[in-house]
Amino acid sequence: MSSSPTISIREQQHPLIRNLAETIEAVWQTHLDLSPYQLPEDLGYVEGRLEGEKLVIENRCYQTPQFRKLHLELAKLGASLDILHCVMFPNPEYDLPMFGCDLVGGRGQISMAVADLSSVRADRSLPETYRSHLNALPHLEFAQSRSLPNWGDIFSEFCVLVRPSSPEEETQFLDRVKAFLEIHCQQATATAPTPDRRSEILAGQHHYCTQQQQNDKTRRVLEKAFGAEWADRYMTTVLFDMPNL
Ligand code: BLA
Repeated sequence: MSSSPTISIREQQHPLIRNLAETIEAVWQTHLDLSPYQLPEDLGYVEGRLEGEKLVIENRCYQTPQFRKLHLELAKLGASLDILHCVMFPNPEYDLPMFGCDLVGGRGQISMAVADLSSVRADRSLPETYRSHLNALPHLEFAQSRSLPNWGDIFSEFCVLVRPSSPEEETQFLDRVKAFLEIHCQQATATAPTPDRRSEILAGQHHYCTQQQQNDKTRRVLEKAFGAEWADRYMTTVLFDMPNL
């Protein structure tokens, strides 16, 4: 099922996905002290087949003192589906929210773009410094907002969940994700660890992953290409693995 990539699928992705992938990595490189993160052996680069088309998944993973795992994934299903998925999992010694971003597109159009900084605190609040920086960002208008799925109680009031409907809206989304990442990396590196709050933070991260694992749209794509068992293993060990409680 897995083999090594000849050329990166990045060049073949929708331009917004390509630009966003480059932006994410550039902000990480600028603000964080990155080391490699080892994914389960066979899950770095994966190929499967779905309805006659090839599904290719390419993962990049890092870790830093503040983040136990930074995960950027690009996936492509033939000509019909382009996906970017990114999650920054904080080290549970730090009281930091989860950054998550997911873009799904096909045939030249992004159908869904979501990004958020999601609290893992018991009271669901974001740290005050995050709130003040996020509140200072300009208000955004998108012609087509999308409603939250039933598992979406994890997302904050700052969540952007839209179908971008023009190049201007695509740029607006990209700029907002860049702002989230810059705030997040700057705050994270300025935050001192709070080991006494570890169990509260772990429980919050656990809840975040449990909710995300209920995304049937992601699961269905993976199941159809790789089978139910593989999809479950991928969702629970690569996309939303949980630190031990
Ligand atoms: C939606 N995710 C989707 C959709 C697909 C995927 C096909 C439906 C798109 C649409 O309705 O237009 C598929 N996403 C994938 C696949 C992978 C992936 C196959 O990442 C990986 C291989 N999802 C995340 C993260 C967030 C997220 C980090 O992985 C948010 C921070 C959210 N995805 C998310 C949401 C939806 C979605 C909110 C819409 C769900 C709905 O409308 O029911």
